[in-house]
Amino acid sequence: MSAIILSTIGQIIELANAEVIFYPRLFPQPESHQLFAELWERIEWKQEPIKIFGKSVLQPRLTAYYGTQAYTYSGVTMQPLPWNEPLLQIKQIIEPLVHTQFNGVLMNLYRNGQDYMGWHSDDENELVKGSTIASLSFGESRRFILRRRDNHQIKVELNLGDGDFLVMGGDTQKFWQHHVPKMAKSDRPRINLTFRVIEH
Ligand SMILES: O=C(O)CCC(=O)C(=O)O
Ligand SMILES: [Mn+2]
Repeated sequence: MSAIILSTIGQIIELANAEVIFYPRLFPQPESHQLFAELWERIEWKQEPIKIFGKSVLQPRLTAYYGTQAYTYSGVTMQPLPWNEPLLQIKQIIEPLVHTQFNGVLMNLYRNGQDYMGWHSDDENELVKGSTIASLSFGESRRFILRRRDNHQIKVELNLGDGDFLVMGGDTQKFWQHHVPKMAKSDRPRINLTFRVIEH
């Protein structure tokens, strides 16, 4: 891919006890479409089980994990696949923006509006405390909702569309949860990448 001109103007999402910055369309078209196609083809997408109350259930979406550190998530330890070309290219672009070097990326493929992600915080023990999580979306737009952990009525909703970049830092995971609800009318896929810093 030739040089991409990025629109690196971030909007601060004003939330108490959180540091959230939203970069609409960080990756413009046609690069976003090209990256979607490469990730669709080149990532080893799988529907993996997770443990919920000790029971093994399939996740309601496809996932993959790449990087250099193993990562335990919802009771399942994932061994990373090695970085590949589209991921390295993306990583090199986003790292200077967030002043962070990432060693893992958890990826989700929402095949259509029936695939979703339940309420959670990205607060696994292996994540370096207070480290930034950088989320990049391609393809279909989906709702991304944040709510306070101590008051579920306080919610903020974003729409994460093609090429959008969301940075969650500071105490965001300590005070807030997030989820991606089902979307009845959607039959188009969405890919989301969350770059993370895992202890080693
Ligand atoms: O798909 C998204 O925007 C969110 C993904 C997410 O929360 C996660 O992978 O932990
Ligand atoms: Mn998350």
